[in-house]
Amino acid sequence: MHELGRLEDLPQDYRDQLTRLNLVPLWPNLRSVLPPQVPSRNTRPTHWPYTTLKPLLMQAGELTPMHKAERRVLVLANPGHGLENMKASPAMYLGMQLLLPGEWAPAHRHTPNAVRMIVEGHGATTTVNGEKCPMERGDLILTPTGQWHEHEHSGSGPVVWLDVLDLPLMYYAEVSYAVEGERQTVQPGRGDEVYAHGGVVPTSYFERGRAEYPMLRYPWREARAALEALAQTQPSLTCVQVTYVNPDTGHHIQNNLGYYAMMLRPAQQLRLPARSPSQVFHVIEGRVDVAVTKHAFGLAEADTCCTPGYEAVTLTNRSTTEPAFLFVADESPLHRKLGVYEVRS
Ligand code: 1HN
Repeated sequence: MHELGRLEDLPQDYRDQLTRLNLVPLWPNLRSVLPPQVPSRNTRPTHWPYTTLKPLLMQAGELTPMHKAERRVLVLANPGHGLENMKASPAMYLGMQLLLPGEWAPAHRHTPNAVRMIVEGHGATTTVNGEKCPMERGDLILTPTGQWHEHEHSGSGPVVWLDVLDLPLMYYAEVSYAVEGERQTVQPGRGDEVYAHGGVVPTSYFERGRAEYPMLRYPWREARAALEALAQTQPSLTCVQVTYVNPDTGHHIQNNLGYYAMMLRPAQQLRLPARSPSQVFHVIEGRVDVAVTKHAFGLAEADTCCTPGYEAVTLTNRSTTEPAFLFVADESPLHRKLGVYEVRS
């Protein structure tokens, strides 16, 4: 690829004229917006250990009352994107949220899509469009775009969860906003109870369900059992993974981000090929080493890390006797829509 003309090669007077007229020459910038073979990425492999994060989150519980926070969150910000931009990757926001006994995080709805992966604690619930979802460790709970949601905690001890949102993408597209609301009236019925039976889904007499988000809570008990059954019935399967899907359509549960649960067999080393999407790994059970580019992270339980796209990632279960379980989030639905999804090697 031959070298192109630089900005400095142009007479100052010409450059000034362009600037005054809101014009920019393309050729000095062409290589930076279209680099050869591989895109430039700001996403830096980053590890957020839970042991260092948790005390600071608990301190936030003392320093900042709920009415001063609305959502008491420490954002897992990727330094490669600038901490103030609150991005783990180009499309993913990550935050660790704390709710203390007796607290209520008021109802609102917003354009970004969110999921929460429950990290620890008992007795909290999230009410999404009137459906009250219990929050237990490992559960995945959706708050899709535009749906009312609020959190409350009537149990004892702190409850902590990991929020994943497509906020950076929505913000970039200038479509991110929220609306505040009243406490929701809880409606009877739970999607996870009527959809949690293998292979059968609720139907009216003539047609399948039409709800866009028929299931809001994906209990860890079910996802874990699916992974264990998969591992047991397919001993030669290397990637023991399930995808969180809409049970009526089989599609990803949300528009832009994909969510998965993965099991590593005892001592298993799994090489994930380089693909275009950035990824997030969060340990639900066990200890997992994550290697990407020149980085090696030893993830303990409840630790989270992110990896840039176009890089292979190697996962290793540190235990030789027990399986390890991971929650994975990525940008693959977005990449497929953009027509740029790639697997390289
Ligand atoms: C939000 O609504 C929640 O509802 C958590 O718990 C984190 C981060 C950015 C924007 C909205 C929640 C959020 C958020």
